[in-house]
Amino acid sequence: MADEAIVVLTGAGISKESGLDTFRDTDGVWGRVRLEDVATPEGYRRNPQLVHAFYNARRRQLASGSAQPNAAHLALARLEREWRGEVVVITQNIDDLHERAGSRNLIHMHGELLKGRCDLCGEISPWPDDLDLDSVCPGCNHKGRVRPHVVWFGEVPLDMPLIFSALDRCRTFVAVGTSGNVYPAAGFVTHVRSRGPARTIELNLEPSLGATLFHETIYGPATEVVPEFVEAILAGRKTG
Ligand code: BV8
Repeated sequence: MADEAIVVLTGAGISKESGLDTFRDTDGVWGRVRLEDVATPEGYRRNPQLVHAFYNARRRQLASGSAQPNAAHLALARLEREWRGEVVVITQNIDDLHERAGSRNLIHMHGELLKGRCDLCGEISPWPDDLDLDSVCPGCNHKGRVRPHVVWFGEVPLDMPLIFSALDRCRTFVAVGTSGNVYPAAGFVTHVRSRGPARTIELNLEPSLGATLFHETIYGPATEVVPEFVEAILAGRKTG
């Protein structure tokens, strides 16, 4: 069974058609705010109110329910249900659209927008509302030490041992909706290829920085190419 394991890495592109902005497209997040100011520990130390405001705005949008899982999220949940082997989704996204689509075997390597983490006691708790310097940690009752449970640049992504064991087990590695800019996620395809004869496929709107590292590439909006890909895999047909 292990040799039929599938790993799917997703990025912001899979949530674009749900109305959530990507980072590096022309209308993306990094075109509006500087990554250094809002997605680094230094930026948080320098101006925590600015960082809280940045994540509060994204959390409100997500918690408002305006963004719903799309056909691509739903197709990956179907793959997990119907595929004969293991399916693991590793997402760089901090939204909860994969869970709401029904994915269970899911790793949020960059954290989760709807959770807070205490800098003092480490307690991770659900946090659907605004976070600010008056927020009190439910674990240690200290005020002003709860930060977004999000991995910033320069911080170690979550569950790396779990991720690498899934990459080492898989026979199919699929990247969906990611530009291949951010490491270590952008290096996963190379890791999989160094481990043996796995098939690597890129499903994206356009070629990512790492496009040439994939055996197969299929381009188009995620809500079209991902359901088609899943249908082909489940029918035992060639993809792409
Ligand atoms: C680490 C926060 C060590 C949450 C994010 C100097 C100092 C320190 C570190 C570094 C350094 N130089 C380089 C590094 C490493 C650094 C890095 O990679 N920097 C880059 C900028 C060069 N990485 C880190 O710091 C990481 N930590 O290295 O620790 C380590 C390493 C290994 C093992 C142990 C320790 C931490 C990185 C995490 C940073 N946090 N997010 C948040 O605010 O969301 S990253 C941020 O970028 C998001 O999480 C996002 O998910 C991620 C990747 O972006 P993408 O998802 O790919 O989104 P993007 O907009 O780029 O692309 C969208 C794609 O979708 C495009 O291709 C587009 O064509 C496509 N698309 C658009 N529409 C559609 C579509 N596809 C399909 N359908 C559509 N409709």
